[in-house]
Amino acid sequence: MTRLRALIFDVDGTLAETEPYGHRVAFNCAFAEAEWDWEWPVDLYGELLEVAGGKERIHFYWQQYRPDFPTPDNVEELIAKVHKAKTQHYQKLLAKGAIPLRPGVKRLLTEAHTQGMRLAIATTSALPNVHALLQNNLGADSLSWFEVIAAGDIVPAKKPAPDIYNYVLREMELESQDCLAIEDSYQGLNAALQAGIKTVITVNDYTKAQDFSGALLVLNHLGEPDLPFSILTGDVAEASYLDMALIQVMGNW
Ligand code: XBP
Ligand code: MG
Repeated sequence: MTRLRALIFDVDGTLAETEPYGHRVAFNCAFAEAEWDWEWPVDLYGELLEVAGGKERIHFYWQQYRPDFPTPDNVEELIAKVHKAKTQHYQKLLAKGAIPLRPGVKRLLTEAHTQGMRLAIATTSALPNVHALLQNNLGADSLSWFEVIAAGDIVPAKKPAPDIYNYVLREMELESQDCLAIEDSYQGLNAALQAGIKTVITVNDYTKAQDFSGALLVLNHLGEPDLPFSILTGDVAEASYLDMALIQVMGNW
């Protein structure tokens, strides 16, 4: 018999609106610091999100949008250096409190943790970014809520490949049917579904037009008692926010 044993959260776009106000801004700071004449506006960044991973995104932009930009022999080393600077800028933004959690995230995490539900993270973003987001928004102790934080280059193939989810399942010794993933993008949904994990989507401005076929539920956010969610796909009867009881019903656990 299957039973819900773990919630696995994506980070960027799911826990917080990190992409437009965090990662994008940090990339631009790092480009300016490196004296590159690159600037990623909000709309273009939405297109670049097609490529998961910061280093991979820089590489893609360089090849596709700026083939004119001088390419040195040590290009990968240079990208890694600029990406490292970007990570530092991103952490400074988090420390300033520039990126709050999305509605319902703290409530659901707290409820799940209090119930003893096993928790994990599966993200494309670099590990220090995940630590900083959690610690700045949920307190220093919050890292210990998560049994596994699978992040960044820990697997070679990033989302939409299922590798990061398979890694979490292996580390936690769990079967896919006993877990729920919470994601915001079709790349994330595909990664989770390919690993056999049921998925709830909370969309954002960058992802709201994407195809979420196969998701258990598609919402505008997780909702709060005083801030009901809107349902894009799925049937939740009278519910107005996602809590552990609704997750059990939706997943047929
Ligand atoms: C989000 C991403 C990341 C961030 C940048 O993935 O694609 O690449 O944009 O992070 P997810 P890094 O939603 O799966 O977390 O620069 O640290 O790679
Ligand atoms: Mg995401």
